[in-house]
Amino acid sequence: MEKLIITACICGAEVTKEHNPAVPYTVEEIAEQAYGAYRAGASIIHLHVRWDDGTPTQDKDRFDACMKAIYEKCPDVIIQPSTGGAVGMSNDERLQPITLRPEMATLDCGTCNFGGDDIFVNTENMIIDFATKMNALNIKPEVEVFDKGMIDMAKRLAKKGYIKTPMHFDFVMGVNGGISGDPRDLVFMAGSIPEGSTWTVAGVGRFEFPMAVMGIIMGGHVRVGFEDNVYLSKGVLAKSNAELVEKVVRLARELGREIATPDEARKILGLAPRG
Ligand code: KMH
Ligand code: ZN
Repeated sequence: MEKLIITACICGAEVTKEHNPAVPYTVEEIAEQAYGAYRAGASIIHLHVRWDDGTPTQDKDRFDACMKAIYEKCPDVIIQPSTGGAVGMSNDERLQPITLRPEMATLDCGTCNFGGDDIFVNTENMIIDFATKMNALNIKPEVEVFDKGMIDMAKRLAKKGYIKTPMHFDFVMGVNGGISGDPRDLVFMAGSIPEGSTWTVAGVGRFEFPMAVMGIIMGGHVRVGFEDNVYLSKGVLAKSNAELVEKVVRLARELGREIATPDEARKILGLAPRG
């Protein structure tokens, strides 16, 4: 089986220090959490950034500062900025980090309820616009899907040439409004993507580690981190993102799956070597 790519989603836009005091806000905190996750075995950092008071932002300069601080500590890691940002942000706001020409960025492929009155909006035209702009900058999208219909949307847009193939998917499972995180759901999602695609699974909340184990044994890849879950186990807060990554590494080793380095992840995902 291919080596396992671990993505660490260290910060997110919704989770706060009230949920877990280790959630990073400042540039230094973000770089420290990324470094810990990288040392533990993460090859990709899925990146959201915050102002010092914790407010989520897609500000280009803030992303630039965080990315530079991360590269300083882990020069070979893959940084994957979010273009989802936070619920309610405008398209232009969300797209700012792609102007920094990261190797990858997320491409959210459908609109989704996000709990309460929140709606995470991604219309078809928005997806086409985001994908076109990412293509122009040679950025590999991580096709983020919260439900099966979003896979179908991505397939349609790939057929029309808007999303390059082979696609790399991220199944986000367990959002309050998206598909749940039952094993049956993951089998359904993984069985619905085109041949030759790669995928990672991000189980939200209590689904994080069950989905990680499924991803490991099914030959997919795994995302963990504070964006998705702040607990190491039931009722026990994780001290850091690194602790969550370490747990995945332990599970993978027990199950006989080796961990990919960033350069091995680049090969698996078809990214150019970082030079
Ligand atoms: N924060 C969510 C509204 C992404 O990173 O592309 C969207 C999100 C998806 O986290
Ligand atoms: Zn995200």
